[in-house]
Amino acid sequence: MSQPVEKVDDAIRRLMDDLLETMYAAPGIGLAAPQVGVQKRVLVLDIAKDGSPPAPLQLANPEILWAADETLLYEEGCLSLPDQYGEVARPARAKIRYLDPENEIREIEAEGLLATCIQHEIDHLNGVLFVAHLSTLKRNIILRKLAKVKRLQAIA
Ligand code: K1U
Ligand code: ZN
Repeated sequence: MSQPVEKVDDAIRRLMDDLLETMYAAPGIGLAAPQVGVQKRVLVLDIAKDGSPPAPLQLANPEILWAADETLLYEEGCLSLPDQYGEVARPARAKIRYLDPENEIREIEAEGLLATCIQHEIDHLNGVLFVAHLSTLKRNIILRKLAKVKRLQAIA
């Protein structure tokens, strides 16, 4: 599991900026430090639509303070499981506390795609992939497809 950061200093701000650059290049709408091999509780997001100005968020030590009972079903993808998608039900709204790039404590109430994406990224900090939320059958289909891609890549 990833470790909390003691303080958001220059090194953590550089990590946050590197994560955003990697996320935009992928492209993706979120990225967590463990996805690039860094075991720290840091994540970035930008759910702005194409054509809208960028709206990056950079979070360290995010904590879910509260989550709604109501769930939202969303077809999730994951940069760690290329080309695999699955419908995941997560709390439709959540209140999150985190440290911003200035090391200030902030709280946001997220809903819709932002709530889904933050929870997906917090899962990465805890070593959990979206497939863990699927039925065993759907998870195994995805994992078998990925194993096949890996086998084909090994002989290519
Ligand atoms: O954390 C990740 O693996 C990134 C992932 C985030 C995410 C997507 C959907 C629901 C929850 C969390 C992605 O960004 S996958 C790529 C993606 O969704 C996307 C890519 C380009 C344009 C729009 C979306
Ligand atoms: Zn992911």
